[in-house]
Amino acid sequence: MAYEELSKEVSYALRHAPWEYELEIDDEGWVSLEQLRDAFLATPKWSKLEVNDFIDMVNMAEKKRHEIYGNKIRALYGHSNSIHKIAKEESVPPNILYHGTAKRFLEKIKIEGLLPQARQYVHLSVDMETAMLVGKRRDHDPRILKIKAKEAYDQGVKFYYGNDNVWLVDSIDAKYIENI
Ligand code: HQG
Repeated sequence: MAYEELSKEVSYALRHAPWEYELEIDDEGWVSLEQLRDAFLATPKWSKLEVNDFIDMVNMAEKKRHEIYGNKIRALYGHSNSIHKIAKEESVPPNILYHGTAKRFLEKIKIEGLLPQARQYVHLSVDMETAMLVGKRRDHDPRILKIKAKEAYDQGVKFYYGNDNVWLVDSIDAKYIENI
C-alpha cells in the first residue's frame, strides 16, 4: 500500500475538498472511515482499499496529520477556508511558539501580523526545528518568528491544539512577534 500517497489524498479530501468525495464532515472535522473508504473505492487506483489501510496509514505516519477515533477519521490541521470552519478545542499554549515563513512575507507580516491566508487557522510550531521545516516549503533560507504565545493567551487570544508539534490560532497581532 502506498501510504504516503494515500495520506496526501486523504489530506486533500479532508482539508480542502470534502464535496469532491461526497463526504459528510461534522463540525469537528470527523468523517466515518467507511464513508471515506467508499469514496476512495470509486477511483481505480484505490480499488483494493480497506478501512484497515487508513488505520495503518495513521499509525505509520511520521507526521501526525490525521487522527482516528472509533470508526471516524479527521485531519488535525490544515483545513482550507473554503470549507465550513472546523471547531478546535481551546487550550493553554506554551510560553513561546514559532512560525517559519519566507523572507518575502516579512514586510506584510510586520504590518498585519500573521493571518491564516487560504487556511482556517494560522499554524504555529512548538520548536524552531519544526518551524524551519515548515518555512523551507516556501523559502530555502526561511525566517523563524518567535511568538509570545502565553502573553497573547493571557490577553485573550484563543489557541487551539493541533498535535504535539502544531498549535492553531485565528490570527496573531504583530505585537506578539518577538523578533520582527
Ligand atoms: C504566510 C504543512 C503575508 C505564512 C506545514 C505562510 C504546516 C503571511 C503562508 C501547515 C501573512 C501561508 C501550514 C501576512 C501569514 N502576509 N504572508 N500577513 N500571514 N503569512 O501553507 O504555516 O505537511 O497556509 O507565514 O508543515 O506555511 O501539509 O501555512 O508562509 O504545519 O501536513 O502565509 O502545512 O503541514 O502558508 O503551513 P500555509 P504554513 P502538512
